[in-house]
Amino acid sequence: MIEININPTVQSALRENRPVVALESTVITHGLPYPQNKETAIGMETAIQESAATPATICILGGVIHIGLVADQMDFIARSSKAIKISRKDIAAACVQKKNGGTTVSGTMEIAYKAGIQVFATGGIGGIHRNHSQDVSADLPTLSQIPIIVVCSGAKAILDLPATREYLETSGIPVIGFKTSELPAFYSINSGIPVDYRVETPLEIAEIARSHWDFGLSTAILVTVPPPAEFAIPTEEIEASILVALNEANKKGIKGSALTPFLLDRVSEHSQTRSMQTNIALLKNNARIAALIAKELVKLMQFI
Ligand code: PSU
Ligand code: MN
Repeated sequence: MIEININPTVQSALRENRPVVALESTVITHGLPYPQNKETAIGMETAIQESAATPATICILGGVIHIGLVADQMDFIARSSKAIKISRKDIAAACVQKKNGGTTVSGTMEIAYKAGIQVFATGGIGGIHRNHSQDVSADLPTLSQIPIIVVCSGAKAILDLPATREYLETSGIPVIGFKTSELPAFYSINSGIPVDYRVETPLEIAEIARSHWDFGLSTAILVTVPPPAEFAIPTEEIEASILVALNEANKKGIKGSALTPFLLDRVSEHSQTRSMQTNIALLKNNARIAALIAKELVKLMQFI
């Protein structure tokens, strides 16, 4: 049996119908280096608390699923160089084999939904890789099957964005732009690819989600938020770093679950950590907006 440990603050928030925002942890274990990973994870939690919601960072520690971490647990997972990357396919095996690991968007969505959490914030979802169109992130099919709101800055720009966008459309996943008509390209505000609908308020997002699910549709709602303007990098500038990283991955034959962490790391290094600063800023901003949406959603759900 899989053991789930829900932190008491998260448990009481869920029981009392107060807003909760789930956070993933692959960004901690594989997305950012120590100590920026820990500072960012705490920064995201703080942004959620400052918006009067409860953060629930999700990971697996010693084979036990944790929903909501205390300071020691956060420190442990942030420092753990052996932590594995846990996509939804890995949850059961990681628990049986008592692993420590960070959950990806797909892993986190599965766990959050089972715990009754309806809103989840991340940086960028996985998607279809450039030059490897067979490498489709498990994030995409999971978005088509798990009905929660996922707040992100689009898919990571290292990916094939037009192909990823098509997948979302085929799967019936509404792509909502928060104060934007264009899909953000993670580091950049613009991608040239339109979202389905532009909305201006967290309430409208909550209303769309509730209507979607009330109607019996059971996909996620993908909310895309541009990176904060002062940290955004124009597409032409970041593309140079991305091409260098893709070339290197190709030469070294890096594939599978190692590909995304490798590319993010190389882009950060090539851009003199500028891309990492953007990544950190958008993560905190997405956490804050997810909290505002979660607040509206619990209010709407009270009137069912
Ligand atoms: N967003 C970030 N940094 C990350 C990730 C997302 O800002 O490291 C992680 C997410 O956990 C996402 C995963 O689910 O990368 C995608 O990996 P893959 O392409 O192997 O599915
Ligand atoms: Mn992959």
